[in-house]
Amino acid sequence: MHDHPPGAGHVKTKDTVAPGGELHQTIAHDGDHSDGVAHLTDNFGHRLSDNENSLKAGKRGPTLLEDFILREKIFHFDHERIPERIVHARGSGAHGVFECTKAIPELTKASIFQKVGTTCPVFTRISTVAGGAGSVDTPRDVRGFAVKFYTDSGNWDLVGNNIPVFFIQDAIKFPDLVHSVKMEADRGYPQAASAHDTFWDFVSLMPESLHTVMWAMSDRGIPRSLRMIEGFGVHTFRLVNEKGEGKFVKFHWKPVLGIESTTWDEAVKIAGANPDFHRQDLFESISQGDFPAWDLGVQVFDEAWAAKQPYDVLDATKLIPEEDIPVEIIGRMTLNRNVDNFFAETEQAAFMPTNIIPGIDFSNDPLLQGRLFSYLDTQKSRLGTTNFHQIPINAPKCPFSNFQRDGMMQTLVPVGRANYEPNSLAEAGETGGPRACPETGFRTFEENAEDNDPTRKVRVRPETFADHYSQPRMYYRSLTESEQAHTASAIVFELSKVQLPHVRERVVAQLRNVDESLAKRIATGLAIELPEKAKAAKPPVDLKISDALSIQKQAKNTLKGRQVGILFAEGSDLAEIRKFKDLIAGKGGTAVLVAPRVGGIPVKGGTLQADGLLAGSPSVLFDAIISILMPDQASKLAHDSAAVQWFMDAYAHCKTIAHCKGTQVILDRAGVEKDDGVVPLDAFEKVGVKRHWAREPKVRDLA
Ligand code: HDD
Repeated sequence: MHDHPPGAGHVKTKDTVAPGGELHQTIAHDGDHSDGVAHLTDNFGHRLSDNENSLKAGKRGPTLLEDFILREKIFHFDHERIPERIVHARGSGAHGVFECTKAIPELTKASIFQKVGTTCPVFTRISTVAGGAGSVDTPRDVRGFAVKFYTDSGNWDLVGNNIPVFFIQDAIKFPDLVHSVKMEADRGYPQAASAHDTFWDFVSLMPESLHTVMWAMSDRGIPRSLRMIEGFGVHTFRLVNEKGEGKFVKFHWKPVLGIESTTWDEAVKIAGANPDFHRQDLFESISQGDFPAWDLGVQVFDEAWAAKQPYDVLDATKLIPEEDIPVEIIGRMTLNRNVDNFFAETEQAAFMPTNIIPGIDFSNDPLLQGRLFSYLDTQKSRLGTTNFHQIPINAPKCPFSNFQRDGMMQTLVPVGRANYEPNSLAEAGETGGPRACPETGFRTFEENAEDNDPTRKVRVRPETFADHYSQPRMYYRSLTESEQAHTASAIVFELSKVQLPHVRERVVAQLRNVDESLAKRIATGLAIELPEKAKAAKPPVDLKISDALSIQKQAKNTLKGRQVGILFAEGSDLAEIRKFKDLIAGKGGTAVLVAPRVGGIPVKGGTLQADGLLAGSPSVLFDAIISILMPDQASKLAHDSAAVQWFMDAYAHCKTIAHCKGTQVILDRAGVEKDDGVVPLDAFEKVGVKRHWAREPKVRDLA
């Protein structure tokens, strides 16, 4: 799905996204002045007559809250900054193009490496690591070298450094490493420098960091220009070909201008003379058409070769000498376009090692594995929304489509109701949405595929999860007859609401595997033909009935926590009412007095207030009902639909109805027949508040 909101009105946002093309967001202005200058408006398109004076009560008076123009402008300004990157905060980016110069289809099925001359757009950001976003360009530091390839099979981010090894072997040490090198926690300095206690304390305790420290302390840590650094993918990755065969690979970027460094004295002086020395150099060389370029090289090797080395290729603190495995050049990246807007593009660029394409895969390097979590996670806190992929610099340039929806700052407007899968909406002529691509989609390399190795990475459901019917069958068959009837009625009701006939049929076809009688009941209830039984991945078996699954089989006949409605009216016997109230309260229940009027009602033995009006206290609110009425009042209520329904409902809901003789006239009108639950007042205590399910067939046509 890749729809973009149409620009509306005077100022509109224009997105142009074409596969393999350029994604560029511009603000276009309709209705320009005759001199070509756009009308100034607020963010909702209202033209502004004055953008320099706030609205005041009198020339020298206070500023008015009404000034929506002032408020919008300041509001937006107040929120201009986003969190800077926790590492690599200081960076410079540029657009460019990658071109394949040597096809390697025997090694990888990655689309960009299939044919010489294949190109794709790239965005590259080169950064220092330790300093903040506003720090200088030339401290001694590692340089980040992050390239986003917008390929026709999705984005591939190669997020590397200008040093081929890393300080730590396991991602779990990354926060410690970064805390130690950044400005010290209590004093807030030094900025953009590793020359301080905490970093070297860490190094002294972590010998694995020494290799990278050697590189950083060498002239590699103080480059002459961003155009003159090497780049490395650092980790061992994998190339996977069409046949699913994998080889290990290390990626290299070789600068066409060669590698060049400063001296320390130069680096220090440049920091003062021009803090933006590298950023400016990159920007100006591109704007002058002197495009920086790097060759992409690979060192390819297999597991057998790796096993023979005196180091582990999954250990990111080790490199593979080019003398052992030469670097083979397969492509060239040329940075040929500066960003139009630093914030929108460079600052909002979200690189993630998880942006990978079919034909390239990860290795089990524990440093890489940790990164696979960290980068996605950090974008949410930096860019504020899970929809950061819709920001033009991050969006793929090939179509993308899935069932992820909503979230903050959603700008796409998906159509239709297909937002889940599997779905069969297409069978009804609706848009069913995208489908997985078993052949062409990304498949994790199956290491040790032939071994049946338990550590093999697979996306499968085990056979032991294949029985979907035996337990639903056990559940249904463990229910009482009335519970089964309720369940069947519920399904009939739900499916009666389903408008798609094929969906109804498929549910019944599935239910035939659960219980044939249930399926038949549902089909009859819906008045549809019994469909053919659904094919079972594993045929069900009859499991033992479990009484613990039934509510009715273990129902407690107790007043505790239950509510009993007591209906009374003028002349009712107060002593009798009190007797029931006390009885119910004594057993932990609540008696609710219900009467045709609520205020002081004259009863035999005094006056009594009701808790609820009969017309507003239907018997559905109670677990059982009691009726204490004088015959004349009962006769009157027999003509009151609220009273008749009070009993009718309680009866239909299989509740206990304890009543005085006088009430009979209402019971007759309500169609309440005598049974185990319709009892004289003195039987109430014995019968209790349990439901009388045996009554149900008399009051409802059960499916
Ligand atoms: Fe990282 C940014 C390179 C290990 C966590 N990293 C970041 C950038 C680069 C690298 C170039 C800046 C990307 C940009 O320009 O936006 N990082 C590396 C390399 C590593 C490495 C080459 C080791 C071989 N990084 C690493 C680990 C973790 C992270 C082990 C965490 C477990 N890195 C991050 C991060 C950052 C990041 C916190 C900060 C901003 C961002 O991701 O987008 O998630």
